Amino acid sequence: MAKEAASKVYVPPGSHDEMYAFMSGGFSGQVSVYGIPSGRLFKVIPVFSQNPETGYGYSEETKAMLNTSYGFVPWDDAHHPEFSQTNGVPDGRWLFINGNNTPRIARIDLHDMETAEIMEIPNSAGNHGSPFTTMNSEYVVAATRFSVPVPQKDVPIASYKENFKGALSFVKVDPKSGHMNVAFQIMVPGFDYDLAHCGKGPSHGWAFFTCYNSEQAHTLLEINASKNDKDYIAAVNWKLAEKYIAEGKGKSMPANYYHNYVDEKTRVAKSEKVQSVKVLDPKECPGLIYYLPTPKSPHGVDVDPSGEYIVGGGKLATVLPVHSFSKMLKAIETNQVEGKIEGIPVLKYSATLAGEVKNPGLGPLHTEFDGKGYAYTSAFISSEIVKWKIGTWQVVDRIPTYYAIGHLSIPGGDSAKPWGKYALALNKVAKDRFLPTGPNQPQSAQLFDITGDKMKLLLDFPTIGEPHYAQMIPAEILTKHNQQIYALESNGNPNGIMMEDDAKVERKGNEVHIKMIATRSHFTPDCIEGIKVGDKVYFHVTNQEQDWDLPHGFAVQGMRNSELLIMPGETRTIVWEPKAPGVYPMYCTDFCSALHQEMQGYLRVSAAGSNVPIKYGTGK
Ligand code: K7E
Ligand code: CUA
Repeated sequence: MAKEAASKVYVPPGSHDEMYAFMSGGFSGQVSVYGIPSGRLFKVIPVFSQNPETGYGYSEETKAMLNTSYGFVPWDDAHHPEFSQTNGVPDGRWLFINGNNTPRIARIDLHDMETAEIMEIPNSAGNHGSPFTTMNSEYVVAATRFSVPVPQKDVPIASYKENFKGALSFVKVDPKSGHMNVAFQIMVPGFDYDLAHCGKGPSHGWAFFTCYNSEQAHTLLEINASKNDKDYIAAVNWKLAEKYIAEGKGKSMPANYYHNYVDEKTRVAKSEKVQSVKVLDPKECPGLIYYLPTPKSPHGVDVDPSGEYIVGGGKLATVLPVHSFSKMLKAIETNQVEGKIEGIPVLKYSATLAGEVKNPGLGPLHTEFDGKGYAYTSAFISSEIVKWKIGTWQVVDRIPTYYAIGHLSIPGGDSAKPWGKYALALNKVAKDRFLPTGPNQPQSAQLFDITGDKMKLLLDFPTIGEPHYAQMIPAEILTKHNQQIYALESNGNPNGIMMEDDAKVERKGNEVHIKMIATRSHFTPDCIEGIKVGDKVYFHVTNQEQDWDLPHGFAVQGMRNSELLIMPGETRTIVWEPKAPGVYPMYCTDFCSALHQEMQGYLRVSAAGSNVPIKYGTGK
């Protein structure tokens, strides 16, 4: 057994993994990149959190990525990585991920696996049901987990029912550049909108959102939001929304949110403030949105590869309800409505239901698909993956997970064409699975072989942060586009230089700007005098290398932000404010050559009023 499993995850030294897994870091705010089936960690991509390892969020080129309407927010809680898609198939261009706490969506460019853009979502609180994509990434969606006063205002919390609203946002993605903008929002009753998935095939043009707390409780939700037998899946016809917007039904509402992106030419991040958002009111937009009753406090909502079936993960439900898209359309056509909530028709449960999976485990959360007619649902409380057949709704297999599984992931498992083969369980609790590491144990991932009738456990491995969700993709889709260097000749950074002859040190008032080259194995300039206490010293360091995998690092003694890790052909800037006269070393932090230790220099700092002139040495 162990031997068989070992042979399936063993990637011999020097060989490559078959797939990539991109896992959210949860409260680490980052994305981590693993190889599958080995479970080897390759990279942490900084997204919502500063990363002193590379200088992300510290360097002048990246700081703007973390600007928000609340100020500079260097952390978030990232839950759902989601690949861009073409015709419903992950295309390897971008990876989107949500920031839950300060509502944001980030876009990672998969060519260099760096964060390229972060869009704040207005009128939202807890951007949890996000950023799930439509079939051609026309949109990524964002649902507010917490309803809040819209627009924000000072009201008693007990006025929840009258004052609190939810927003479902549709963020347009430019098909060429990937640039995002909030196209429109739909104002919805003040429930907790939890998760989302977009339709595909026949249901392309629709998006589905779960909600709990249809009770509209504002305190002790544990009890007060668990009263109703059923909450809802909101089905939104976004193609119709586009029509309403085109007809001018969208009201422009004042807002204040940030759009941060890396400028393509300079590779310097900039922030733009956006000051309005288009809002649709369901009362004025018939046919825009329907509620599908769904037992009970549903969490996940997942659409099968055909686009016909919509699975609700009712975390307190005893069955797993599966809605039928075609039945839903028929129910709309024949007006199978049991009521209306703030203008939104509630369809009859029996009219949209395709079937119920009996005995789906306790606390069913999320479902993924293998493309062979089977669905796999994670059950948090009973800690298992339950495999069932689409159409018969029969459970055909189940396997324990260790412990407390949240999401699971199958390569392409939420797309129109799953690659199948593996299921990855993302478990909340590792408990005794690994060597103890003090009070805090890592979260754990478990890899299963799903090629046979019976699921087989292959591998346990620890993860970074809390990987709520992951996306997996065959490696060759990404490797063929992997970017190895940034071309020096297209370095558009205004402070970048191509040659050592262009290196210089300039004083502008109390700012000192140092344009510096890093190359094996020296800095130019490497000795600088004339810096004074009270100065702001900008190190603009260009890595002149044009070879793959040859970063240089840069750090100064006592610097109070972070190092820089500069990729080949790239310019990064860090600011140093020396506090006391003296001579301070700087050095390269990345062991880049046999003479890496020689890659160093000195900075002379004189007293505030001194008249030591700017002078720099290049060793020549
Ligand atoms: Cu279930 Cu944030 Cu998708 Cu965690 S979420 S598990
Ligand atoms: Cu450059 Cu070490």
